[in-house]
Amino acid sequence: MKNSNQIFIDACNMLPVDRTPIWIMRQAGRYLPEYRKIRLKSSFHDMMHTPELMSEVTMLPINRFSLDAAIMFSDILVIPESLGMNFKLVPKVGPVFEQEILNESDIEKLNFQNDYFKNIYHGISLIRSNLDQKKSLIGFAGAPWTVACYMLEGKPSKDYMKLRSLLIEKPILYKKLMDKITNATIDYIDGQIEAGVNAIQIFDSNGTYISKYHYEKYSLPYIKKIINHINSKNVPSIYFAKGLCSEIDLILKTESKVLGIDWTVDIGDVKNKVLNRAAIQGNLDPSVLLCSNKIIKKEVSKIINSFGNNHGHIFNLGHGITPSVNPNSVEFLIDIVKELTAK
Ligand code: 1CP
Repeated sequence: MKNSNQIFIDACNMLPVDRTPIWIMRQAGRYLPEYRKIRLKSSFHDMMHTPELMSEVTMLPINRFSLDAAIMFSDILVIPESLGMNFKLVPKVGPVFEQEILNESDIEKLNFQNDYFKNIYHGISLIRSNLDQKKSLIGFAGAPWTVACYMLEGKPSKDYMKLRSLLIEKPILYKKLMDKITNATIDYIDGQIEAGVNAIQIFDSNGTYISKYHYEKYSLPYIKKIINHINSKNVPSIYFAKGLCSEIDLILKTESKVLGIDWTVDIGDVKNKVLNRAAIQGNLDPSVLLCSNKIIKKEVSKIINSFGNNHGHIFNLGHGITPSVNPNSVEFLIDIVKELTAK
């Protein structure tokens, strides 16, 4: 494989790079005053479904910082909406569905409409034309398990018991739901790739709520189907495996080209277990961005030293940036990663 003109894509493909590329999960979000200003005037759904607004918000962190990739402004919960389940963002709660899944007929009724995504696809083309060719555009979707957690509860939860009990008590119905989410996600990913994204990340943010035994049988097969589809399109796949990062052999079974890891594991240990079978993305503890620049530098150095002087690393946080972070700390982080990894 030869180098592309995008450092982020080269790192995903484990090609030699001049320095470690960096982007930040949730970089287009509430810690940015310019995001909050737009959000005062526009609803979250308008921001996702108006191509010009979607592009503007996606570009906010790119215009402010020297990041190597943009992530399209959207949400993992567009998949339930494309299946007929709508949500609202409720202050201090988060996304809340008009109606959660209560019974079998609610699952039967889910009916995928690809038309739902048309403005998102327009938005992607617009972002791609506004973005420097050397910077990558990341598309994304949620892992079916993570998305289904919200569909059963109807809102964020501390334990996602409803989906956990559904899979134990009614595995056939559970499979019906997971198949519908998986097929919708594959169609959605095809649309994103056609519209111009350069890589796709699958967020399994609720991966931590499933037992290892259940993961292999009830979550992995659906993730693997999606990842295999992305791989067949020659677009780098990134699997963010929150809560599963000490089970490297398990998450390697997804066949993802890049493994996104949370902050609870040592990146050097992960690298030694992965043995060049995937590139690695991560994994600064997001709370470090609330500390002084001196601490940020120390913690970034630990990650870079632990990874060693090798390619196949994409610097990121171990989960999304939080709303209380000062944007100046983000600027410092990006500069220090570049300085410490430059060859
Ligand atoms: O203005 C606001 O109040 C909206 C807050 C917000 C934002 C900025 C939500 C609601 N979603 C988003 C955008 C978003 N969501 C992006 C944008 C691109 C970027 O990264 O900059 C992405 C990638 C997501 C993905 C997402 N949505 C995830 C996976 C990532 C993660 O952080 O774990 C999850 C779990 C969601 C659900 C969701 N949507 C919004 C919130 C507050 C949540 C979390 C709910 C919970 O607490 O479980």
